[in-house]
Amino acid sequence: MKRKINFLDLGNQPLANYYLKKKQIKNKEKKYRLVVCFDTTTKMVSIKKTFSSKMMFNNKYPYRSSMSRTMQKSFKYLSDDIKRKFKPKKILEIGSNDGSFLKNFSKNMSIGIEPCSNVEKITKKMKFNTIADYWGIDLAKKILKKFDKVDLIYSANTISHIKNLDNVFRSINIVLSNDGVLIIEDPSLLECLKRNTYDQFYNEHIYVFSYLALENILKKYNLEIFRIENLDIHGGSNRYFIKKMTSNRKIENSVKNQKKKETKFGLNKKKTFIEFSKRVKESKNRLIALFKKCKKQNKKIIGYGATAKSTTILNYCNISNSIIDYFLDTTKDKQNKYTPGTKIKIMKYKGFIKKDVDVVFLGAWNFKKEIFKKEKKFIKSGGKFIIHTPYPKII
Ligand code: JHZ
Ligand code: SAH
Repeated sequence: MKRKINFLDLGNQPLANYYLKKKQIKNKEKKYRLVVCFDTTTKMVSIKKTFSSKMMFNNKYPYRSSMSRTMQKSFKYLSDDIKRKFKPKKILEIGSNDGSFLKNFSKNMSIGIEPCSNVEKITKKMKFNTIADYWGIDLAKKILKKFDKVDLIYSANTISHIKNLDNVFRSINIVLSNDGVLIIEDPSLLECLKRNTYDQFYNEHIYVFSYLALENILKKYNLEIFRIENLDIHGGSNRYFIKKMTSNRKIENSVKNQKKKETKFGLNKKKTFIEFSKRVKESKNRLIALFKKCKKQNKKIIGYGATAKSTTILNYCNISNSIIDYFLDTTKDKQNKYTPGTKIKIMKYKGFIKKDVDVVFLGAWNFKKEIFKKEKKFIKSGGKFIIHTPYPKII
């Protein structure tokens, strides 16, 4: 029997965060085939074609965690919880980006790892101890030598971006103290399948983790999950609290519950993924039909939040600059550039949606609550949003 099955083909795609400058839009873009697979033995879901970390995360990386209040609040809440429950003396963050999490801790107790030097510069300026490098064995040894062991490691939306998980967890074991806690937070495969958010698949998301798959890997490194929190962040994420097997922290019921939920849904079965891929095709057809309908009625359509996720949707559904006039985004490094593959101009968000706009495609659907609150005026005046999850609709 074949161990790995390809269950989803999302077509030819550019690198999700590779926004184009005006002078680049006439050039032929490099594309790759985005195929998603399920490993029937390890239960891991991953993308087939991967790129080196250097190609994806370098000194031109545009993403900034601080662009949403939702994330800032979530990081603050977690930091308070960590201080209360674990009282760490030294913490390490892998993928610290612009310091949205780290800034909740004192400078002398925290270390940040962020390979994109243009982003790492921000936390360095804030006088945080940050290192512009990729997480790995050599770096872990260096940290151990300079700072000794740490008792808490946090990594959000980063471990799923690193292909070599063996290297990741071996390096973590080098610096984590014996009773230390590792907290990993990443999009939940269960929620992805439930909400039909196929846009969680793009080149940076090498894996979309389930508890079932993660548990399989962690045990190889004598690590185990002792608590799981289900979050609404990024359309449904899991926060895994992990310990060394030798530590006697109690394994909480949330772990058993997650296992039950995932098994009941069928995250261990090939059939579940094949059914999901059928729903994705339906979702594509419905989304295209919605855009066509709006265009036929001469509606002015724009995008809101030029996300990595929306790169997958737009390229898969073939929605380009003849359908969406422009995108609004608060990220400086995305503004005045063009969306990868579909070449839609990204404009600076100036605090409101213009009056002549009829329909807004919500690229940042994961921040729907935050954005709807901000855009009350547009909604009151009859403005509509197109959203693709759980199924494409106009709201
Ligand atoms: P957001 C990135 O994904 C890439 P993306 C990465 N692979 C990952 O896993 C997650 O982040 C963590 C804008 N915005 O967070 C800001 C507004 O304009 O969904 C961002 O460009 N106005 C590392 O790109 C984008 O939307 C607003 O009011 O899918 C949101 O991007 C808000 C709230 C956001 O991540
Ligand atoms: N933790 C933040 C940022 C997520 S973006 C949040 O949840 O909002 C992912 C970050 O991981 C990027 O800033 C990227 O540069 C970083 N990253 C990617 N590969 C990495 C690696 N091998 N080691 C450490 N950080 C990495």
